[in-house]
Parts: sequence; structure tokens; C-alpha cells
Amino acid sequence: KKAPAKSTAKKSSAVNKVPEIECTSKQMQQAIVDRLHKGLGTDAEKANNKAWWNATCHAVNEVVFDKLTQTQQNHSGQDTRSVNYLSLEFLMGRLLSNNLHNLQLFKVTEEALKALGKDLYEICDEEPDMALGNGGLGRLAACFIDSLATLGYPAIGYGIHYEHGLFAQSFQDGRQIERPDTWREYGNPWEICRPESIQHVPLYGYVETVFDEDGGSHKVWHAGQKLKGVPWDVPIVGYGAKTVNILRLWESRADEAFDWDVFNAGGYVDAQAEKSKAETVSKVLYPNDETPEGKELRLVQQYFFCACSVKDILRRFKRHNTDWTKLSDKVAIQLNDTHPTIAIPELMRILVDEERLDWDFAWSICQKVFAYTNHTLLPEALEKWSVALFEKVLPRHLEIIYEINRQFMEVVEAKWPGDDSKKAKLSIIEEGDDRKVCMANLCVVTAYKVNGVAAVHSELVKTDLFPEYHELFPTKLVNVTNGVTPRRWLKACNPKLAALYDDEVGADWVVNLDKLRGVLPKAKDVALQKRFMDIKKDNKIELAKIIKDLTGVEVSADAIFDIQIKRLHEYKRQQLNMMHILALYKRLLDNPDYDMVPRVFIFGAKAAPGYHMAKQIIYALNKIADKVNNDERVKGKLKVVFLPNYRVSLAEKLFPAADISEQISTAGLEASGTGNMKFAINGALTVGTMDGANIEMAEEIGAEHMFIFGLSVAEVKELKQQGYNPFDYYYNNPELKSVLDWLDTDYFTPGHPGALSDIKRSLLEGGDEYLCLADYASYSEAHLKIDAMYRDQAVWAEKAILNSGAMGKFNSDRSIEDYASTIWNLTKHPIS
Ligand code: B1N
Ligand code: IMP
Repeated sequence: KKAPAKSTAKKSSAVNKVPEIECTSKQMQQAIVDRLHKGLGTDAEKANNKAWWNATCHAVNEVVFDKLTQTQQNHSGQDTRSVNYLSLEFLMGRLLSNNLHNLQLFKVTEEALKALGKDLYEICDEEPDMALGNGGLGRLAACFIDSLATLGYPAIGYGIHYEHGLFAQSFQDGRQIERPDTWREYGNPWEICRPESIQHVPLYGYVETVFDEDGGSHKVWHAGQKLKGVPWDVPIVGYGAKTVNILRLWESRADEAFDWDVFNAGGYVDAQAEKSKAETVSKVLYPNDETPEGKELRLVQQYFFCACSVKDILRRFKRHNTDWTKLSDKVAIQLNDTHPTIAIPELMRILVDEERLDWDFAWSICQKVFAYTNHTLLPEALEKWSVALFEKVLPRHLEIIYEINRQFMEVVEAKWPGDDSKKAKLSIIEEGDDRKVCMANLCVVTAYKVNGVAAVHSELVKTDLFPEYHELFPTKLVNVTNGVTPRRWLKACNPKLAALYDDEVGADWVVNLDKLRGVLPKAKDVALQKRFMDIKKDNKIELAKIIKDLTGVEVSADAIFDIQIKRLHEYKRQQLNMMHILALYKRLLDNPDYDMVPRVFIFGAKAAPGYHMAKQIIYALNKIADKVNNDERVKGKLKVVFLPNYRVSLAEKLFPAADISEQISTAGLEASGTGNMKFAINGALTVGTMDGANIEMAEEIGAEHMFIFGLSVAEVKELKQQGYNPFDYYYNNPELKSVLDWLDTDYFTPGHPGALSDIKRSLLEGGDEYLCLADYASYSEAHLKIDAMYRDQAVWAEKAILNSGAMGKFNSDRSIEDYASTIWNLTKHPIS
């Protein structure tokens, strides 16, 4: 069978000497039609768009798989050092458009489909999102594996092959309804099942001490249940297709090798029930962002995927090596937050119990292999597992953790003799009625590097979260600021702005985002400004159509598009945005001639299904939207839309169309943020607090070109220390008071007074933990500045260009280079 494209590359001068894959539009046409006939048993006449999408993916795969084999052979042949990125979440989104861009086959395929009477953009829209993640943390993992492949680093992503990713969201009378996500219902052309690499995973049971002939002893874990891990590989195409790495996702199945009958005297039917229980392990992604659920299934998920991944890593190592001292030369394991921490005692268990290495030797290996990324300071987000649950599910791992802790307590004693409070604070085991295993402590004790995700966050990790650990291990805590891939978040999602940059600074900005700086000196250039603003307008018109489609609301592309899209969380303060919207509404009602530039406030956010206040905020915003959008008195100056089912593919249509990016978390609480970066790259201006990566954006862009407001990290601390009282602000700001009081009426929820009162209550009697009232006046002022500036389109255009052009630092390629040099000690092995 003939491949559509020969991957033997010719040199191209266009992009950084990235080799181009030879493939004409005719060849691509042929390949797609071939796949329709031979792969799907249909033809161009009968095929629907889904079939066209499928056929196109399969045609593309012929090139991808070829490159994948080359890369894997090369890495394996050279036994390269590699990084293994362990993450419970990979929020990949769609792959067709991205893969085509990275293979540099987008134009060719667009032409091919056009000749066949099809539109590539429409075909791309057929693809279900691969939503195996909640939000920022999962999407970061996806950007990182794109950058790793683009830069030519040997890397594998390890995760779970969830049958159901993040739930689909709809609204019923303004309230969030969750439905299961079925991304794989009709198969997924991007994954390959690898039964030859199946792993077996023990669970439950008990530990036996076996005495050896030499007088020593070792432990044997007799499992009570066994699972089978089936790997599915998703090829990760680097830009220019020099490297194709893999994302390996594990699916759980019942293990036939395990003697089910012995444990199920009940016989066949019970055994089947046990089997389906085994399959629930990879059934569904936990929909909690920043609030871990201490459920048994979640611990089993974590262990299942870590056990499979560690075994897979060791299998690969053993292909070429017998000397265990070499493990840390060949392998780095990056733990994406504490979710995969159980990989640490699992590696210890294998080395000590199965490979029979001496404890100290095994421990020294572990300490050279693992590195840990912390993504949050929120106390409720730090994972702690009950010792009782641990003992039931992973009895041997608990013993290992106890021993690690016992030895570590000696280290603490040596440093702070007799200081029991230090021991209590640093112990991996939290004492009390319900004893807990603190996963973050285990990570910091073991890992050779621990990083935060933005400068301010990493400082807070040192000073507030782990100060004693920092004293104990002064070089362990470091920073790697997050970034986003410019392939997906500019080139693919904003083709018009991408083309403008190709013309202005050269096409290689895609692999060197600093090149965008080339537009900074021309920010006042009238012709450039016009092109930039025309593109923004086009993107807004596109978004306006989507808004109309999804919500029925008509919005004008002449209004300011002011967008807040991110998980719904009180610390992210959608409720602050809401208060300001109510204030504008009130001003318009009080004064029909109130002079403001028309504004469309756009929201997208999912709330964790069990997070009551988050769901109330969604409800309130929907109810406010209903009222405002149907109120003639505002004369179209104010619109509010809450788009249902915010997800990566919708985000790709929102970032390019934004004038204003809302990044308004309470200072000190958003570890980094990455949505902030995607907006600015696409030419939106930020209204934001000095928090997370906003601070570094202000350094790059110039704070004077952003709308910075609110308390700083230090001021937040000080105010909290003094004793913060939200009523002080409520009684001193009449507008704020009237807005909050409005929530107690039935104005927005006719017939249901008090339906929104709990939001007000949490902001007043509840103590306003996230300081919305304290920051309100400053936020409202920032919005007046936005309004004033937008009236001068030349100034606005200049600022937008200055923002976008200065975003080079926030390329995830830069983040990965930082990891590679300061943490992984990794070298590139590009496939030529
Ligand atoms: O990780 C992102 C950051 O940009 C965000 O600021 C940060 O909030 C986010 C438990 C989390 N931190 N912690 C989580 C997700 C799921 C879960 O079950 C915690 N997500 C973040 C990337 O660094
Ligand atoms: P941030 O919290 O604004 O930094 O958002 C981080 C990134 O995660 C966004 O840019 C999106 O790509 C993604 N994201 C956040 N929330 C969701 C969600 O609910 N569904 C899908 N993707 C999300």
C-alpha cells in the first residue's frame, strides 16, 4: 500500500530548516479517498463529515506512524536518556488541525479537501475533544509534550485512558447539568493499542515476611486483586515532524491471569461482576480541579497508572542495562503535582522486594530519579490519604512510606534536635484521630528538584508552603515558569494573525516566539494597526456567530469583548466580575444616558459537580444574563453571555476574539495561570491582579500596557493579618452595597427571592475569603480605564500589538528548555 507522502525530507528554507514532508495536494486527495474506500467502506458520495474526518485522520496517520517508528527506533537504538512525564491529566483537545500544522500539511490538506468539495475547518470541527483533564494543569501537560517533541527531546507522557473525560456541561434554567463525555464512542483514529506491552497490577491483600536462608528476610505482597493495564499510544507530532514521541495511556481490565474463582466462590456471575469492577478503574476522570477527592477509586486510579508506568519504564531500561546505578542516568520521572506520588514507593518496592536491592541503594536511586512540580498553594488542594485506606489498598506501600519517614525523621532530628513541632510539621504521616499520608511531603523528601510554576508562586512555595524543607534542602526548590505552545494557541487557532506575523517577522516565530518582538517598534504604524484590528474584528464576528448559535444572544462585534474563561472557582473570582457587571447594569438603569462603550461580557466555566458555591455563581450569571440581554433600557450597551461546555476547542475560538482578558484571582492564589498567556499572545489586553504569571507578563509587556488592579500578595497578607472585615467595604461603598443587596431580591429570579442570597452571604457573613470586596473599587476603576482607552482605537491597537509582541517568554518551548537544563539534564536527539 502506498503512503500518501514520503517522509524522506527535503530541506526547506522557510522555517528554521525544518524539513518539509513531500506531499502534493493530489496525493493527499488520493490518500483520503483511499481511506474512505478501503478503511471505512464508504465513498465520497455517501460519506458524512464524520467519515471525512476519519478518513483524513487516517491519511495523516500514514505519515505520522512512519515518523513515529523512526523516532522510536532512533531513541531505543541510542538508549537515550528520556523524561517520563507522569500526569493524571492530559487535556489534549482536538488533534487533526494541530497535527496537520506540525506536519506542515495543513495547506495541502485544505486544498485536497477543497478539490473534493469539503472544507477542512468544518471537517476539523467534527473531532470530539480529547478532554482527559480538568483545566490548566492538564492542558499544561499537553503543551509540554508538544514542546518536547518539537524540540527533539526523548520523552514519554504517561496517563490514564479514561473512557469518559471531563463531563459535558449544559444549562437547565440556568443551572449546570453534567452529562458523560463520550469522546471515544465511535473509536479514536489517533491511538494505537499495544497489547504487547500490557502490565499487571496487584492491589489489596496482605504482606508476608519471608525469612531467607542467609538469615535475612524480605517482604512478599500477596495481592487480593489484580488488574491488567492495556496501553494506548497517541503519537505526539513535534513541529516540523522531526520527532514523534508518544503519549501512553493505560486502560484497566480484569486480569485473566488472576485466579478469580479462588476469590469468588460464588462462581461465574460474581466473577463477571468483579471483572466489571476492574474496568471501572479507568472509567472516568474525577471532575475536581484543585479539590482532590479522598475516594478509594481515586487512589486505585493513581496507583494503577503509576504501577503500569514504572514497570514500563523499567522494562525499557532493562532492554539495555543491568547495572542499577545507571537508572538515574537514563531515566527522569517528572511528577505532575502529587497525583502520581505513589510511583515513589512503587519504585522502592520493585527495587527492594523484587530486584532485592539493598534499601539504602534503592533509596539513593529514587532520590536521583524523581522530580516534582507543585501547582497550587490552596490548602484544600494538597492531597492527603487516610492511613486506613492506604493500609487496605496498598499495604506494602504503607510500610515503605513508614520506613522512608522513619529515616527522614532522623534527618530532622539531626537538624533540629529535640524539636517535636518541626517533626510533626515535616512528617510524611500526619498524626491525629484519622492519621493521614501527606503526599506533598513524600514528594519533597524524595525529589531531587521541586518546582513551582511561576516566579511568585515558587517564592511562596519556599516561604509559605515548605519553609522548613527549604532550610533543610536549600537547592531543591526552584522555579520554572509555565508556557503555552504557540502552534496550537496562535498558529492553528488564529490563522489570520499568524499570517500577519509570518509577513512581519518571518515564519519561524512558530518555533521562536521571541521573534514577535519584531513588531514592537512598529506598534504605532497605522497600516500595521489597521491590519491587526481588522483581524481582531473578523475573529469577533466569527465568535458572534458562535454565540448566537449556542445561546441565541445577538452581540455586536463593535462592542468590547470582555472574556473570563477558566474553571469556576471562588479564588478565580468570577463573582467579582459579576459584581462589576451588576454595577454597570445599575448605572445604566439609574441613568439611561450613562456613557459607556458597549460591552459584551463572556464567560465559560465548568464547576466541579459537588462544589455548591461555584454552581450558584454559574446560576447567578445565567440569570443576570437573561435579565440584562432582554432589557431594552440598556440600549444594547451591555450583554452577558455564559457559553455552555467550555472546553479546549471552544477556547480556540475565544482567545483570538478577545479584547479584554480577565485574570482577576486573589493575589497569591493562582499559581501561574496559562489562559492569561493565550489571551495576550492573541492581542487581548489584560485586566488582572499581580498574581501568578501575570506578574511576569507585566515585566515583559510593561505594567503600563495592562490594567493591573487590586491588592498585591504582601497587601493581601497584611490585610488578613489585621483582620479583614468585608462589612467595612459594604457600608462605605454605596454602589457595592446596592449591588449586593440586589442579590437578596427576586429581580433576577422572579418568584424566588433569596435564590442568589447565599452568594451575598458568603461575601459578607462568610468573611469573603477571597477579598472580592476589598478589591472591588480598584477593579471597577480599572474598567473605567478600559472604557476610556477603547475610545481611542489607535492607542488600543498600539497596546494590543505591544502585548502580543512581548509574549515570547511564555512559549512552552522555553519552559521545556528550562526543565531540560535545570531539572532533567536532557539532551536533544532530533531525527534528521
Ligand atoms: O495548574 C496550572 C496553573 O496555571 C494554575 O494556576 C493552577 O491552578 C493549576 C488537583 C489541580 N493547580 N492544581 C491543580 C488540578 C486537578 C486536581 O485534581 C489540583 N491545577 C492547578 C498549571 O500549572
Ligand atoms: P486558566 O485557569 O485561565 O489559566 O486556564 C487554563 C487553561 O486550561 C485554559 O487556557 C484552557 O486551555 C484550559 N481550561 C480551563 N478550564 C477548562 C475547562 O473547563 N475545560 C477545558 N479546558 C479548560
